[in-house]
Amino acid sequence: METTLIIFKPDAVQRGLMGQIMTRFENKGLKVVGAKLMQISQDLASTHYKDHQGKPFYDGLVGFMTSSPVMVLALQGNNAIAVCRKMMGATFGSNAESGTIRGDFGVSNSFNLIHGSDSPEAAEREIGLFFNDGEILSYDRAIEGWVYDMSGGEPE
Ligand code: IDP
Ligand code: MG
Repeated sequence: METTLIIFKPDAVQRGLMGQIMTRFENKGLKVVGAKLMQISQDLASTHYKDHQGKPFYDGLVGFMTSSPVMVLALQGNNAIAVCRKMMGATFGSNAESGTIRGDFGVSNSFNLIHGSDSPEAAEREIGLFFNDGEILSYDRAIEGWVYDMSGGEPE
């Protein structure tokens, strides 16, 4: 089971799309193990996006991410990192496939609604950045045995 860090960016919160986007992840069967509304600080935004420092869009990106509250989620599931990236779609709303979150809800390249970790290393680092100890919860879901085939002892 993987856990990935998802951010509903300021445009998603301001446009009232949190519920609709969350519903897609819940419908998929992903388990919410962390969730909070927060204001990202300048420091946190620059640490989170450190790999993009120096790029032409970097200052705008940090300005955008710190401009208004975001909702951060930790989602758990089989292959969750790749599954969420696929559900998000390509980076730019203008060319993201229909059926994806970015493809269905936006047309902007900068305001693209959602962030998702892109590797297990990134997921671990980002969950550590956005969640404190005790904010990632471990619990059983009654539906688990219908989301996954558990007949072999492991979720399939
Ligand atoms: P990703 O979010 O799909 O992983 P990255 O290339 O990691 O895309 O870029 C991080 C974020 O930076 C994007 O989600 C988007 O908000 C912003 N961004 C990336 N490239 C551009 C650009 O060319 N113009 C404006 N914003 C960009
Ligand atoms: Mg990225």
